[in-house]
Amino acid sequence: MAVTITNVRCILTAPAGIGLAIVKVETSDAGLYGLGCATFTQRLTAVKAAVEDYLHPLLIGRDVARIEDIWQLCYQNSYWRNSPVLNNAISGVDQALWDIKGKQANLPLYDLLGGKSRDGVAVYRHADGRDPQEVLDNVYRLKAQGIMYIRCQLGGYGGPARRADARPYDNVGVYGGIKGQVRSPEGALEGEYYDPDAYMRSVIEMFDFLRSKLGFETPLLHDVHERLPPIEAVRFAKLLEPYRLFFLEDPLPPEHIEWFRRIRQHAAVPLAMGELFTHPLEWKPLITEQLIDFIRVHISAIGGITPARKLAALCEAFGVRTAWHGPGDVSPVGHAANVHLDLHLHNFGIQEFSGLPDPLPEVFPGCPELRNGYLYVSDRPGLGIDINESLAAKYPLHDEMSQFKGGVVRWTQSRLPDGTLWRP
Ligand code: GCO
Ligand code: MG
Repeated sequence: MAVTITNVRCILTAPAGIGLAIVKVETSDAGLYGLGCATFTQRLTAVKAAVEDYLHPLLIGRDVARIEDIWQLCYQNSYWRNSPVLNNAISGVDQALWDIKGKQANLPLYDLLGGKSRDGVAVYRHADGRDPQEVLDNVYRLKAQGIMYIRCQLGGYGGPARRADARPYDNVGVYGGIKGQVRSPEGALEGEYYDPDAYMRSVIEMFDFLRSKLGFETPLLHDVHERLPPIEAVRFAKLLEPYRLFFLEDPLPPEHIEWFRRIRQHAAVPLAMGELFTHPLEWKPLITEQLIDFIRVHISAIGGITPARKLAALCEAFGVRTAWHGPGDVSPVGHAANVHLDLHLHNFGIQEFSGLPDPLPEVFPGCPELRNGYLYVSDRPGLGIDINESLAAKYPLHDEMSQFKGGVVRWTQSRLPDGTLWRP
């Protein structure tokens, strides 16, 4: 007698101040349920609607065993497909079905997928700072915690917003760069202003400083976050060659992926791309032409574990390694899915990890654990993680939270000095 789906619902919660979406799939086998990450933090209520208004009625009564068929059904049921909202909704269901299958088989997901290729998952963590010395201080802090790979950035994402009342020549923070003079025209609109050239110059100076202090045995990374015009990304990659980065992340936006051919022609910097990808046509040329070295998709944004396994296999055939997206806006359930895949996949590269601060481990019992630079998951069946729903309900999304309802997303309103919007 098949175990069938009896309920599909999306839980929104923000225990650490970042909105998360978790799908719970309940079944006809009393007490058997699965959890999946559906976190698209900038559009959470849209994901919840996609899950509960469309996938719930589509899936009630279906056999939980048929993960592939259910994934394909959800993917094509909307006719138009490959959007981040719909893919995140599908991911929530897909990860939950893998969680259920592991529970039924009494196996942790990594075993269900074919067993371990390694016993711990090496991570990189973020060393940010307002100046190179502060970045260096944070590098040493992370190294003291046993972190082996370190991403170095100057400034926050977009830096402090340029308020309407700001004077035209106010110094403003830049994503990845130090405060630079931004000369804006009169009446320039509010936004996260930054100067691409100041950003580039400051990052070169930062790595020059870091390498002079650290030497070359610490693998360092950097995230461009799509903030440069294509030709500048080519120039920037070449300028960074002497600093031997482990990888340079997101040098281009998805809209300009053809420029990766030119970066490859001019620079030997290992390249990582993918957190913004939602469509197979975005990653296929980069992998089959070996234009990148690490694929960095946000697993819930491509539809979950089922497509991630297929993507990893394609990458293995072309010598591309995985580096799944692992920021604060992936739920602990999503981080667990990342780590199970990381433990299993032969072509694992590195895992981004933003940490799981309190009260996340309390709301999500069974969170992955970071010890001396490596991540570990529990050996409990499935994803090995749970959600305490009554606790989760104590951390609702709220209007003051950026990226939700009244809290319009600010950091993505990045603007060039003359006020032109530039995609983050
Ligand atoms: C990273 C990413 C994130 C994204 C964020 C978007 O490398 O971790 O760039 O910081 O900006 O996940 O919501
Ligand atoms: Mg990034």
